Amino acid sequence: MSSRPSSRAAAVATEPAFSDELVARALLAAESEDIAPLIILNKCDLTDRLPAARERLATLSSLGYRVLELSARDHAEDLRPFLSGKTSVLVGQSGMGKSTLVNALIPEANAATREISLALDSGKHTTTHATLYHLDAKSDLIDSPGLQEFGLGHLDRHEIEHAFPEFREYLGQCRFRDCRHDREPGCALTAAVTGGAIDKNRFAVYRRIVG
Ligand SMILES: Nc1nc2c(ncn2[C@@H]2O[C@H](COP(=O)(O)OP(=O)(O)OP(=O)(O)O)[C@@H](O)[C@H]2O)c(=O)[nH]1
Ligand SMILES: [Mg+2]
Ligand SMILES: [Zn+2]
Repeated sequence: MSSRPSSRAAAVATEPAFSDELVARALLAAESEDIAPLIILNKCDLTDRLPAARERLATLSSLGYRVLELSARDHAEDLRPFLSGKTSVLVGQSGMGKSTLVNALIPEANAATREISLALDSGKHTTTHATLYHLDAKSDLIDSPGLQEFGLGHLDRHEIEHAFPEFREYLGQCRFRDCRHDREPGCALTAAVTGGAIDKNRFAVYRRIVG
């Protein structure tokens, strides 16, 4: 096994539409494994779609997650510095352009790519298994199949709470030590949601994950 630091790039695109929850889950997984995440917003050449995609990522960028805007078609090189000296894995829904990015950075990769279905507003699950490509002597890049779900079953409730960076300052502040942040009185997290300090959509993602 390589002892190189790993990084995870969550790939989203201006089209097809991406799931906020899937992105959140990928970030939580990275966070819980101490993997530095990077959000790539691909297909920025589709300028009419760009403002809406940016807006959907605004909460995440305000939380400090780095968002790299690019176009795999003509600005893939912007990603290269982030991959240097690491093993990185590209994760994201089908059709976001992960394999296109790989081909742009490593022309001999020859990864299959396919146009998205406009009718379904989704990709066609072109990549079927993960493949590791050598970017240079000290950097590798893994292309992976489009995600439909991102399970976090390996994480317990405590780990999930801590993987939300904006929750951390409130953890341990609830009236009950074993608070589930649901309907308990004196819950510091739900109070922060009500007060607007924690984004209610992010909290809803948390609730869905811990069920
Ligand atoms: N306009 C535009 N289209 C892009 C860009 N990057 C990729 N595409 C197109 O998006 C479609 C899907 O790209 P893929 O690279 O196959 O997507 P993927 O994320 O690997 O999809 P799966 O393997 O199914 O997970 C292809 O038609 C690409 O040409 C981009 O920067 N701009
Ligand atoms: Mg692919
Ligand atoms: Zn609580």
